[in-house]
Amino acid sequence: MDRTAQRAPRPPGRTVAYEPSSAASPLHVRAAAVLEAGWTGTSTVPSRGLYPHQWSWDSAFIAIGLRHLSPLRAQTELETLLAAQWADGRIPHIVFNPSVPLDAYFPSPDFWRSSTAGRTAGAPRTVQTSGIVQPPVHALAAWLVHLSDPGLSRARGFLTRAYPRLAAWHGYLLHRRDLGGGGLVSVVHPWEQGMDNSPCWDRPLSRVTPAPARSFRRADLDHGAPEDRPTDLDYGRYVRLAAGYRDRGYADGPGEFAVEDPAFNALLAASEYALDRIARELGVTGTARRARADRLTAALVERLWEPAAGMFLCRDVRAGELIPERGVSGLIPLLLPALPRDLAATLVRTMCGPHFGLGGTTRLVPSYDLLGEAFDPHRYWRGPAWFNTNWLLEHGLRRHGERGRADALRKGMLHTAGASGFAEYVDPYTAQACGVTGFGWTAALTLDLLHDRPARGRNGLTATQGEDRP
Ligand code: 9WN
Repeated sequence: MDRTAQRAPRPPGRTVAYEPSSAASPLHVRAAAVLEAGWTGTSTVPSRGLYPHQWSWDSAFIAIGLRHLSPLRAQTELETLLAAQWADGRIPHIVFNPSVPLDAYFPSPDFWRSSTAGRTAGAPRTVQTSGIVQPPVHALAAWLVHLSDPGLSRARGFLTRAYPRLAAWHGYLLHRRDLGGGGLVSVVHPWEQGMDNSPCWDRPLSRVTPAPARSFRRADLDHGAPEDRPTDLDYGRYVRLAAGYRDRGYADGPGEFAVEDPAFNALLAASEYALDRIARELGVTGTARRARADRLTAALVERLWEPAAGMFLCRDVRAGELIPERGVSGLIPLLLPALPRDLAATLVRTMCGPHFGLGGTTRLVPSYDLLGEAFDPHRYWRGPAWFNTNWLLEHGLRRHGERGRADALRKGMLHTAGASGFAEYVDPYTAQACGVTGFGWTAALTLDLLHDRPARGRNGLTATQGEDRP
């Protein structure tokens, strides 16, 4: 098992001086060492053993933490990802490192065959990628990276180069992926939403005939405990769905699986606000991005809010119905500034009630309903707590005036990150480490929490969206 982060040479890039209390703290030093160990020279792996390539939303979260160590490296992280963008605007969920052996991760480049199967959709020729996407955290990350050193960012033309790519990425999602026709983006594979094995997918996935287990070899079980990872049956379905999409040339349209997810769409709205700030920084006018973010928020409320559950649910687009499972994804829209006040208050109550237990039975917000039939405190996205979702919820709490709860969650995250060795995820009750340790975004978001103090200066995420709203 990949239980330790390896040391690697100190990466290039400008180092920023910070207040001694955080930069000199052992937690800070250890988190920085995890990111150094994962740095390849152009990007950061989530984990050397289990995830040895560049992942899309991991890189966005990692850049948010890296900016505190080296704004140059954080810019480079995002630039490497954006360089692998397809001509149709999609940002692939994995950018493969050609020096990593093919059998180190499955599905490998020879499964996705991006440069041939993805040719019509405009896959790049010089780099191998997957053909699916992950949540659009990138514009948000780009804006936060810019704010960490605006002088360097302007001197390098960071936003000038990133903006058209980010705009094309959002354009792809909004125009090619509104498969339900209601103004929200659909994911076409559970890996796209990032919470791969959530019970929210069980119902739509049950319609997919699994690929036989003998037709592929899982590399994840070389590193992770089988009882923590998805089952072979689930993997068979992931493989079937991905192969079907590939065999259609990665063309978007009616397929077997299409789900509107609250977190994916909330992150798109949050990134639209960030893109609005980027456009204004560059003097680009008339983009109507803020109005689009408000419309996305309204569509989320109209299509995914379930009053009886006190939260947002996923919509199974093929079946035309909400999926009656409470996943942490349904709390993430708390991030949004235009969320009606009563909904925000309800989300906070749900987060702190018996289904998620924050401030009561759980240390961090679990990935799935504590009272749900499928709840498992250790299995992938079926109950354990992840740091990226908790980081987003910490900001959501702060945005909606829940400072005490946000401070307590921040404290819990910092303690758990250090005590677990920057685990990939933890048991929500005991905070026992699960998956791999030395995990990229856990370390990066720890750094961000250490630097972005509760008083929240202008550089905080909460200040990036809507701070100057009417
Ligand atoms: C498939 C890299 C990624 C994360 C996902 C997480 C997991 C991959 C896997 O690891 O997914 O993309 O092999 O299970 O679920 O959120 O981006 O850290």
